Amino acid sequence: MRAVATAKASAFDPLVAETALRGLAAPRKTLPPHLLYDPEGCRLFEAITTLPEYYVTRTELALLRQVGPELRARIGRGASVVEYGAGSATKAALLLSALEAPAAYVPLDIAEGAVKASAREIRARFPAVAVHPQVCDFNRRIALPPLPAPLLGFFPGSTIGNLDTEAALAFLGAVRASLGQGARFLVGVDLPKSPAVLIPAYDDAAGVTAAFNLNLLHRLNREAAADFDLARFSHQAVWNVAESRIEMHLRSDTAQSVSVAGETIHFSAGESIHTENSYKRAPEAFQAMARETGWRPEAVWQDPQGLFSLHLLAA
Ligand code: AVJ
Repeated sequence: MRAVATAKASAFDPLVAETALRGLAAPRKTLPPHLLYDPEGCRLFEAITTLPEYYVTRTELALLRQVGPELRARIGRGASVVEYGAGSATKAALLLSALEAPAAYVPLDIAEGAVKASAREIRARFPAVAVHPQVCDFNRRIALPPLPAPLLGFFPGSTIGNLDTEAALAFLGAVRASLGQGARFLVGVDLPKSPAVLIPAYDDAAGVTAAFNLNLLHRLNREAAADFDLARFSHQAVWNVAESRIEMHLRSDTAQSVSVAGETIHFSAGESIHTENSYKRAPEAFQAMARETGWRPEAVWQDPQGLFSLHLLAA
């Protein structure tokens, strides 16, 4: 009994608390999007990917299937696939089955659980592929094991949309440096489109995205000793046309004070916490960023409706 109670109390995580306080003490309150992905957040994100309004995942999967033969021809035999972020093994499996006799698969993620799960699934489905899971923060330094060429980086899901221009450039440059000369990089990039499509994709009728965003406050209540009243915050999805990004916010419905790790945070009525950006980039805009970081755009594909794009870059 005691051991259980202690385990619960120790859900406090000083790193989460410190990160949260830094964002909430700023004049414009923000929380970093990676905090959305605790186990419950990951479960809710998986649910988002199957929502009728969230076109991103199914469009990218269809596109991957469609360009498989062309990718196979362009990449050649015996490639090593390095995936930045080990989200869903489904996409990696699709890519590996499109390629000719892939040699290796390297899932990179900060979440050890995600890396292991995806390694396990790929090992089971592709016994001939050498799987080398790596736990690392790929926004910092990326240390790769020695891998047989050709190298193919893979960054699906428009995860790059979480990064602003400066961070995206730094990331593209770091990947270029780690994969080296002769490598390719396959990147999923969501396209700008009407807010009539974008807003429901980030504020769905079933309320799953709202639950995903609000779960962050739940997490802070547990891990940052906070006392957010979830009934007094609302999920908001905003299309920022000037920045070409969807913003997720948690809006305080009333003036209120919240305690976080012993500090008091004040909210005025309508004030929000900015929790995530999802940049939408036109092919030319993304290719310009790629060129700036030493990549040569080799091909870009999009679905017939122009919802989503897949870029192939060459080092
Ligand atoms: C995982 C960053 C690609 O921006 O579409 C989905 C996250 N947030 N719905 C996205 C997300 C709300 C997603 N990314």
